[in-house]
Amino acid sequence: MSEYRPVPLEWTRLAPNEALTRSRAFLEQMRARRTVRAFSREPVPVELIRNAIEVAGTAPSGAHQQPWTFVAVSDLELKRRIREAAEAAEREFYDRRASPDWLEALRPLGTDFVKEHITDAPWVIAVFEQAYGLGGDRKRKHYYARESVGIAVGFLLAALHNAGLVALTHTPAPMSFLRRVLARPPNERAFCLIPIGHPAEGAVVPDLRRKPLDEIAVFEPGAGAAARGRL
Ligand code: IYR
Repeated sequence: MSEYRPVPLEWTRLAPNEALTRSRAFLEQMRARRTVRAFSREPVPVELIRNAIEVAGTAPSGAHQQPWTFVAVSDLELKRRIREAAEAAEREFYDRRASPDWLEALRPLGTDFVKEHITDAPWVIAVFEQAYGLGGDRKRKHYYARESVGIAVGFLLAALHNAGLVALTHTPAPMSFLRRVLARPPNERAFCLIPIGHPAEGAVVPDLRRKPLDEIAVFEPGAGAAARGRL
């Protein structure tokens, strides 16, 4: 068991103006992110992928267990194997397993079982969640593994976008083939598959709108009710 041995926090205070400027610029930048399903085959330097994965690895995690593995693939033969298995699973999903409600929810996205993005994109990252650690001579349960990996994937997508790349957060269902095809150990469970690259010439995206702030956030809950004497 490791002990608690804290070190001084390294932190730089931003001038208020600087904080506002950066906050606005980051918001604008993130607003421009779109999930892309049509990729050009143009290669992407490995360092962009490595750096984005390192950013993902800075995510907070339950008990700091960092329960993630990012498997980056550019080899076309391996991407073909992943695509083949993904399409087999997806064909089954679209033809049989998906409920009518689910298919209806997906209609505006224009998706189907054909996953050419897996072989067109120069890189795919398969993200695995480690349900438990294998270090030492016994299994160590990982706490909040799913949540932690979800946060790390958020960091990863933001980092890729920041590097001028586009990505697709793809969840083939079921994803169990990824452990097999990528020869991952039994403590790892596939979390998602992220094709990454540049958009195909003339790529299109669904005409989506994001919920505005007042639909996703509540500030000062109860303040109004308290003022009206209800609390
Ligand atoms: N896994 C399928 C279906 C799918 C499910 C959701 I939820 C999406 O947001 C998009 C697609 C597929 O990848 O096509």
